[in-house]
Amino acid sequence: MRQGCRITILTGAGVSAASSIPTFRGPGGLWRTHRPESLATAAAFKDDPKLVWEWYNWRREVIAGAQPNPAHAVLTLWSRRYPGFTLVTQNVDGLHERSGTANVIRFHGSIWEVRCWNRCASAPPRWLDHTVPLSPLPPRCPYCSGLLRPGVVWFGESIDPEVLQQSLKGADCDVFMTIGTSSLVYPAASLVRSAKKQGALTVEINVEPTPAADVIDLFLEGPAEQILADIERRLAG
Ligand code: BV8
Ligand code: ZN
Repeated sequence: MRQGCRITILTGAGVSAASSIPTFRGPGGLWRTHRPESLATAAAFKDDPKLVWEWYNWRREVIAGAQPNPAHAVLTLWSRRYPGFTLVTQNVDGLHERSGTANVIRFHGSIWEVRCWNRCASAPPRWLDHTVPLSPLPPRCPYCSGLLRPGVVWFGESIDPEVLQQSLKGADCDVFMTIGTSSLVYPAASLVRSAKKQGALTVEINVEPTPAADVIDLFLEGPAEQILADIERRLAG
């Protein structure tokens, strides 16, 4: 991690766990009570837009009451210290941005953005809406009075090509850290593999090993908020 080192980070829900935002697959995770396919897909939305919006509205309320935690803070410090620092997040909560990290690559979009479900011509492709709680549900497009949808990437939907391209470029780095993700969702989980192939030192920070283990050079077991603070103490020491 010497000065000038090209660092790329991929984060998942584990980085927001210390901000009391539920993860998806861990104990108490969001997917414990619902099946992903029953909420985070276009088909689920088409079938019951109100139910899907009730879930996102509830998550927006939880996130609005949450604060970034030391894991976000250390990554913000590093984003300012290392030129060419790249942060790709699978999280849609906006906590990296709120903690001051610039140019966050939002691989799965943002829960704070909405889009017109009809993609009507007069509406912008997406826009920010921080209203909490949203009411009535489902929210309506102000341009065509059709349905609004959350500005996130659902299962079976493609990643924004520009975002994918920027993220793959970020995989060409000296150190790639995958932090707080179960490495189950693709194509996000392919980034660490691409980094390894290009000669990066790969580091995983997680409370348990993940399916990325076979391409990980250094596994740091423990909570990201503690381990990142510990690394920063050693770097600044
Ligand atoms: C795509 C929506 C091309 C936003 C999410 C069959 C049919 C169709 C598709 C597929 C298929 N098989 C595979 C696929 C591809 C599919 C996929 O990967 N499925 C998996 C589940 C098998 N992917 C897609 O569909 C993607 N698109 O492929 O497009 C395409 C197009 C058409 C047809 C086919 C392909 C789109 C993927 C995006 C899906 N959207 N969410 C939202 O509502 O949030 S994914 C969802 O999981 C979240 O967004 C989250 O970002 C993502 C990953 O979860 P994690 O962040 O890793 O969280 P998780 O809870 O799982 O893990 C937390 C980790 O933290 C754990 O490891 C835990 O140990 C650790 N932890 C906990 N506390 C701490 C900690 N670590 C450190 N410190 C702590 N304190
Ligand atoms: Zn519209």
